[in-house]
Amino acid sequence: MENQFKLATNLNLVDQITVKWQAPSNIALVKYWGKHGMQLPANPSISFTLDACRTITTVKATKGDHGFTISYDGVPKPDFAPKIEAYFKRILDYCPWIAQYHFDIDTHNTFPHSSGIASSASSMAVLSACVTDMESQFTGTDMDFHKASFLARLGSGSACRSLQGQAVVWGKHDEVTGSSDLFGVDKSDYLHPTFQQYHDTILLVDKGEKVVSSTVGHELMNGHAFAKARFSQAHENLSQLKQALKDGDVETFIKITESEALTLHAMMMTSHPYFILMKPKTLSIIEEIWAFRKETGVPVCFTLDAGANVHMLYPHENKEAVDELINSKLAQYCQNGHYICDQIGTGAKKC
Ligand code: 2P0
Repeated sequence: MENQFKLATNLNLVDQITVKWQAPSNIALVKYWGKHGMQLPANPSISFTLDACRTITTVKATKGDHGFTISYDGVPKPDFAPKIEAYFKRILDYCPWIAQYHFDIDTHNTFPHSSGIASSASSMAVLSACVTDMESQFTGTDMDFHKASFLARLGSGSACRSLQGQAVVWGKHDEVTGSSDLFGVDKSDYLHPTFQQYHDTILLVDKGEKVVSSTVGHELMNGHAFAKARFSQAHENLSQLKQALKDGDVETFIKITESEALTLHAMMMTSHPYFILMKPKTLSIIEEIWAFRKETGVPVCFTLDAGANVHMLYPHENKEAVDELINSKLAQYCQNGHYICDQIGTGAKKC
């Protein structure tokens, strides 16, 4: 119930408070694609939390009329304002004290701007960590990561999977204890040692603006011809993936993860209006990965976000072999040869 996140405690408000947090991006294995109501997912999803791709944010709250400024590395960014304004409106019921503060927000991403890596997950997660941290100081209680995840979801759905844990499930699933449509839950305990040090190398195929935003993509699942089958498939895939993660079963992991990526894009290609976010180089990379896997037996696989970039997922012990593949064959498909070496991380941290 949403009400569990409404404040019942007295607050000890201060005139001014500054907090600084960092939160990572995440990569979904079973994808969230389709939503209803106030940012509620049409199906459960599971992600690996990333490490290197992070947003670092400082928030200074000063008692007074509600309002905010937003800057990136100290430079004002008015184009970020509408999303933050909408976020503050959505969280007001759960954090009414924000109405009494002016917020100065300064933010920084460790990954290049317009690299095609969505910053909404890490930026909404980190902002929510800051707000929740302030609230915990006002109430004199411990930081509530479920509330931070709940608030992050109101900013951007996938952001709720970037708070806590190496693997996070968001969305109610019968076989996932504690799972909820309202917030992400830490399922690091699903991870067999094989998966605890997984790598994600992100090949930057296209750094341009997406032709269709994720918000529009989600909406197009309403009335989609394959929606019902897709949503039930996600439940089944999560069941299977959960077992594979526990068993260290890399073969099943590959089968489900790649199928989920292609299904996500198949949903885009079969919606009305239809659209394609993959690029020819995305497909070339996928073919190279398949050929390499067949030839060498190295268990590297791919997944895709809502864009053209390719995330290569593989165990730590195969890093050298995959580096060699990237240098000899795959870097040439990347814009300016750029790719990002990331790996599984643990979530938001106070700086
Ligand atoms: C995911 N994606 O599970 C899926 C797979 C992209 C592909 O969630 O409208 O930015 O802010 O809730 O979370 C991207 O959509 O959308 C996304 P909103 P969000 O990661």
